[in-house]
Amino acid sequence: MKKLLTLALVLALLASASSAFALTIGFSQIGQESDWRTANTDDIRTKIPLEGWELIYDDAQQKQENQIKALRSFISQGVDYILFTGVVTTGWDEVLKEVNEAEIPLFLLDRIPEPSTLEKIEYVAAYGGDFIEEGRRMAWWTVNYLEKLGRSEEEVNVVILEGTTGSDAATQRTQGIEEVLAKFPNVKIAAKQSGNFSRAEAQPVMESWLKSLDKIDVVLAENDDMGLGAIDVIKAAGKVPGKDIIIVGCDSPKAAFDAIIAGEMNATIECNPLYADAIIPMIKALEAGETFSREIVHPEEGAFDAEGGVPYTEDGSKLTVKAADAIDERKY
Ligand code: GZL
Repeated sequence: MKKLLTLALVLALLASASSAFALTIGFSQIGQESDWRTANTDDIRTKIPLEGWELIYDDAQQKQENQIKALRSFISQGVDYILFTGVVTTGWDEVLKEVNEAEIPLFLLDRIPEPSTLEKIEYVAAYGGDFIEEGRRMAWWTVNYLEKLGRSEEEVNVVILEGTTGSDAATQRTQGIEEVLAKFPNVKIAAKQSGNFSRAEAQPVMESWLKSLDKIDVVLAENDDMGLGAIDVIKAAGKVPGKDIIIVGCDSPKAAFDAIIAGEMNATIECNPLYADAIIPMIKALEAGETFSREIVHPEEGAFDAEGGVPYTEDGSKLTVKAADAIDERKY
């Protein structure tokens, strides 16, 4: 009898504790593979609790099976909202239908499931970068910089350090890069391989290319962490990154600004990870019974290099900002 009373007391305390929060939000995050991911996580984990909401955070360590487990756990806990960034674009139909059946409003953040999944599920909003455009911008900056160096007629070899295989961020950045470089027959893609958005995993890929390829003029790294990994290896091979080999990254964390100012990286295309200021008003709107378009919203983004003034869009309307002039106001 005493045990039953104790159990009842514990359950009552748990019930009262969970109701202490106006809302409970489950956040299924990919992992900690890059500075971008860390900034994205920290922004949400810092700002959501400031609203008096409970955030249940899960780090999947870049494993899809862990994300599926986390989503099912959020369902069993009866959270009020789910924030979800899928590590890859496929394999989500069943679990996201379970989220829908549990009638938990679903936010798709950053990485978006493939269109055939989107047709089958309900979601309240999608928010993240335009990865194809980010890839285009990497390539437009590169061809414009080569022209600035007087190398626009030269046979140039490019290697692409791709992100996580099967992720839209990688697939679509590669799509954008290849779409633009196809317009420049003298710029050849000599190799492309995944570095899984990780500095450490990019290093052996770059090492193998330095041994196997006769001429590498440009490294296009689909995130700056992999660009920094390439720089580590290029220096170890006795070459000068930023000069012997041009390094272009994506994301624009502070580490990229430091590398550009040091002359080791040449440019970074911005991909803003700070989502909380966009997500919180959406949750408040939904709580107030408002509705809005669920289609993906892209944050406005720029590009940075050592000197500024280099065009990075097809129409030449957007010019890079000098990294040294911008680093002090960076928030991540
Ligand atoms: C982009 C995001 C990518 C970053 C990487 O929105 O999905 O994943 O570019 C991160 O740094 O790993």
